[in-house]
Amino acid sequence: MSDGQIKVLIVVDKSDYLLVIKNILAPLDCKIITARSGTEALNYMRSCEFALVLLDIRVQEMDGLEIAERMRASERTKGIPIIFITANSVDQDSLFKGFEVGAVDYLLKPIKPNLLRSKVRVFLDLYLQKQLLKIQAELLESKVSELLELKKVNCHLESISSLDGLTGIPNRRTLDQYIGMSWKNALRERQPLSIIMADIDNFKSYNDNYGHLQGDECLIQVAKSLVSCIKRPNDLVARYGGEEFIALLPNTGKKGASIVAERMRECIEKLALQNSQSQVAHYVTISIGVAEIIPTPFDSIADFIKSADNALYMAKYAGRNIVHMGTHCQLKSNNRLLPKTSKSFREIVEGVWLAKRGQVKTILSQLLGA
Ligand code: GH3
Ligand code: MG
Ligand code: MG
Repeated sequence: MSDGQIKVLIVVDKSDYLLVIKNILAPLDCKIITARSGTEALNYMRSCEFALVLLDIRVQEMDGLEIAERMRASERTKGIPIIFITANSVDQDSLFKGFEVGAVDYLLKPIKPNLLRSKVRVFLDLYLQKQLLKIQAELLESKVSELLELKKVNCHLESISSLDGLTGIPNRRTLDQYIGMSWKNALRERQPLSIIMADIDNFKSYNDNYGHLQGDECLIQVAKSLVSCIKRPNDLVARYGGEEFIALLPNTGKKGASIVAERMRECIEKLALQNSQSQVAHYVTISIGVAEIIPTPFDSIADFIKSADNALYMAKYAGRNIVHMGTHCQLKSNNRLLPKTSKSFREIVEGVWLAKRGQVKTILSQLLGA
């Protein structure tokens, strides 16, 4: 019995009265269903949805109060509003009992047509609003799951793409691949490799103050400026994550890296993006940590990045908006394995690495000669 029309159920056992009520409600935009007994009424309620039930308190076989109790006991029908129709002589106890079992209103006989119509109209409006809210909630739910799905797809696309979705510069995945490649080259050619790690100062308060969207815009501007600071074709600037960026400079030592790092710091200063909440300046600034290495087989990329991170930490610690030149990686490889005084020892160590490339004989003779 689902034809899309709002339905009102009238449960009255006297056919002449039923007809009167039906006629009174005829001008309303709803479908009137009638039942002459409790069993018939409950059967109707099981098979379709009603906006309202008008229930005569005196119905044969099962009185109105019992019908209401049974309605409240069922999940499907317990939310349907009930208006009891009752004789003027109804006692107070029955009235209270009616409200206890879920009546929302009473109508006293003889029924006044205008009163009945306006009461029913109110419940029809409420029902419509409830339906509307239900549809809106469903729409919202499906929008949320659509967005979640989209976010998942975006994450996946970003993970397989080489560019950062927000700033359009190379992403961390690309950076990892590029560091791996540059590291191997530097190792083979015994060339220096430098890393510049930059982090926007007090960016959390920037977001809190100007909103996340403006925060995103700021990241785009910073990324663009950092990219404009590198000049060599082999240099790479990538978004490392959040508000952190890394520039990788192959064949570049500490001196060159410090020049580029300082240029980057100044460049962001010159952007003059207002940041009234910064502890450092009235505009957006970055702190920078720099690390340099001439890698050996005993060094690791992770340690190299860590030393840039340590240097960045020092820059933050020293007050932000500065460049801190780290030395950790370089010192580590020199001190631990390659004492400056022991040139032949250094050669042997490097030779051990060459052994991996099949030059065992050379190594053995070097070792025997050492
Ligand atoms: P510090 O000077 O010590 O670096 O402080 P900070 O506030 O910059 O550092 P913190 O790590 O506390 O906060 C980083 C902020 O960067 C928090 C986070 O909301 C924001 N952030 C990270 N990724 C994004 C992004 O993609 N868009 C925006 N708008 N904000 C981001
Ligand atoms: Mg950070
Ligand atoms: Mg920061």
